[in-house]
Amino acid sequence: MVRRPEPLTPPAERFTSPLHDERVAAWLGMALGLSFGTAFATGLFSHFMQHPPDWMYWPSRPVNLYRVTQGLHVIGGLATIPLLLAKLWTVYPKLLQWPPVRSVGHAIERALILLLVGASLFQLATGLFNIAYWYPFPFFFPTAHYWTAYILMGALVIHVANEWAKVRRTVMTRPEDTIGRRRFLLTVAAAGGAVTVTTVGETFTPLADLAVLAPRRPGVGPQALPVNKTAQAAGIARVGPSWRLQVQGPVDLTFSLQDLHTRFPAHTARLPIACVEGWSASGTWEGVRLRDILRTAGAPEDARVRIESMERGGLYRTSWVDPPHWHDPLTLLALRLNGSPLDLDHGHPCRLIAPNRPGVQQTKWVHRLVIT
Ligand SMILES: Nc1nc2c(c(=O)[nH]1)N[C@H]1C(S)=C(S)[C@@H](COP(=O)(O)O)O[C@H]1N2
Ligand SMILES: [Mo]
Repeated sequence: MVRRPEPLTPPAERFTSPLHDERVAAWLGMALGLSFGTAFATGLFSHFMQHPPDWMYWPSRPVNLYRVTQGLHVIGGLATIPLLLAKLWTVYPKLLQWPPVRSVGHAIERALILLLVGASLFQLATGLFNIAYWYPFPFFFPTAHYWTAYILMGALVIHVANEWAKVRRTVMTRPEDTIGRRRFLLTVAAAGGAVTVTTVGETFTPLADLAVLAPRRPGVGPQALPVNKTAQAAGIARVGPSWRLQVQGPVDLTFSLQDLHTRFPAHTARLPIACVEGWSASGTWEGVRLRDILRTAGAPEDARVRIESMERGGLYRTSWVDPPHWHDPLTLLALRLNGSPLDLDHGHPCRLIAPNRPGVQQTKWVHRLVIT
């Protein structure tokens, strides 16, 4: 008797684990929609704070607003990594479905999923590399991360529209067997929680001791504050008594360090450095109010001010300060930090510190203010 070969099982049907199912995929999908949505909103916030269109108005308060939104962006993004990996694991049998393409509509649907998965992985991977200060890619991170966000959001919105009815149906019906699924989802949630607990202390100071996976930690660094770019990396050497602050405006002025101490009232502000890379830490800054200097130089109330560093190159050698920020009494040219003169790495002899402002715009080693 001739044995007939077994009929080939379509690949997608060889996956029998209950975890490769709609219910797990639906819950993970909802969590991912929420976290990518949050990352998009907070990411846009950060982008437009750094590149404000002319009509945009940024308030200088609340003091910690940028700190919170950027913390949410980075820590939330990190916690999304285990979620996305779990979701991909849950649905990957679909990658092998047979036939791979059934119709034009099906082909488009699959291409869209490919785009969604690719963009998601790209955002999480480049974000992770960025906060680890590792740039193995040939493109400029902020530009690529920014534009990919729109691609991701577009693909996500279409995906949600396609899947919404199914997801609703799935989560509304009672499952027969829940133990395995529930355990899997709890494991994923625990992994996300573990990532959060070991990183959130880089911005939420009470948990700083637990932030073992964070590249920067509040309290760790010269004068108990982390440093982003050191003076050495920026090519800055300690300045002597010949240092002057130049102010270019309706009235041109020049101040020595001594002048700044004696000609203007000293003020103290408790403000954070809130880096775009997610870490943030508060310091007690002492110095002179930017508005006192600018008004002495005759700055009109609606002036914009360019803060220039002694740094020769580098993307962050200058920054702009708009009226809401320079009018704010907490905005200082800081000369001291946490009780002692500014460390060279923190911008000696003077640096800008303002409330609700991305760290990249808290210019260090300032030597010129240009009123425009
Ligand atoms: N001139 C200059 N200022 C700078 C930078 C820089 O590279 N050059 N880096 C900025 C960044 S990205 C951050 S987060 C803060 C960090 O300040 P700190 O090193 O004193 O903590 O400084 C900002 N000021
Ligand atoms: Mo930064």
